[in-house]
Amino acid sequence: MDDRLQQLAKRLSGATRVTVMTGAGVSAASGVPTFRGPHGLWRSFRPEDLATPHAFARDPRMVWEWYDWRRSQLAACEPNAAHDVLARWSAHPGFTLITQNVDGLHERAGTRDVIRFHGSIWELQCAEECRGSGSGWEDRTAHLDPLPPRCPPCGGLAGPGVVWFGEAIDPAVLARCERALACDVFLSIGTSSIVYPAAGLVHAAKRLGAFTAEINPEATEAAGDLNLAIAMPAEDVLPQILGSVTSSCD
Ligand code: BJW
Repeated sequence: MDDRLQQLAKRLSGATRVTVMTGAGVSAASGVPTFRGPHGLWRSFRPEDLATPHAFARDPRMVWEWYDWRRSQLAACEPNAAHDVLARWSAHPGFTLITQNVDGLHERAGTRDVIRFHGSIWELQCAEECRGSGSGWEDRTAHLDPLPPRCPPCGGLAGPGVVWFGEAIDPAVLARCERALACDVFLSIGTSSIVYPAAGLVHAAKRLGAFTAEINPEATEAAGDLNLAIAMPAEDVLPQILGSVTSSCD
């Protein structure tokens, strides 16, 4: 095993509390496009046209067509080896998974108690009268009909249950993340680490004393501030260190 993997495996096997933050790269091997990079969604689409409250207010149908297209793509994707390892680790007390991904693949792999930092593409929420009641609903239909969908109780326009630029993170989600920062090892996997406040979590964990590591084939700007950077794909690294958490968090 590579030296860096050995170092990470050793840290994990001595850890009581392990927190993992994932981003789009963890789903890349499942065929889910990332946002940035040469084949990323933001190469073909402008975030300000599709992933802001302003864009939705201006043209809800166009925004929904984009989400509907992504939902139908995702419906055909399966969790990969990285999701599977994280699902196994989630069975251990002291393990927490935070994901920026809205694709639901961690849950499909069997991960327990996923903290969904940016929501879920499979959830809908009222954008009109019931907005603010905090109640979203799940709908896993690949193609929604009608488009844009409506809120069942009030008949108003519904939006996707995701967090757009300029929108606040759910305070309950932030509170759960805050508790997970007090850990022995914090692993940042498959994220470009440029979208805040998510990108700040690994640094906050380090300030609290965690050993911090990144797994990403392209080292990010955050990597220099972390204890370890492993420049390899998540689906290759995680199966090699699968046993490290099994023996530690019990
Ligand atoms: C692999 C791999 C393999 C490839 N294995 N790796 C501080 C400074 C500057 C700006 C801000 C700031 N604080 C807030 C902001 C503004 C803004 C922001 O951060 N902007 C930056 C872009 C500059 N943040 C916000 O607006 C956030 N809200 C907020 O701050 O609210 C404040 C507020 C308070 C009170 C009231 C009101 C407001 C919200 C951010 C929401 C982000 N939403 C999106 C869309 C979600 C819905 C959808 O899917 O449509 O979330 S944008 C998109 O980016 C998505 C992702 O979750 C997020 C992060 O992307 P991620 O996961 O890192 O993906 P990529 O593509 O960037 O990177 C993939 C990586 O994988 C790459 O590095 C590859 O190398 C790697 N990889 N294959 C491992 N096999």
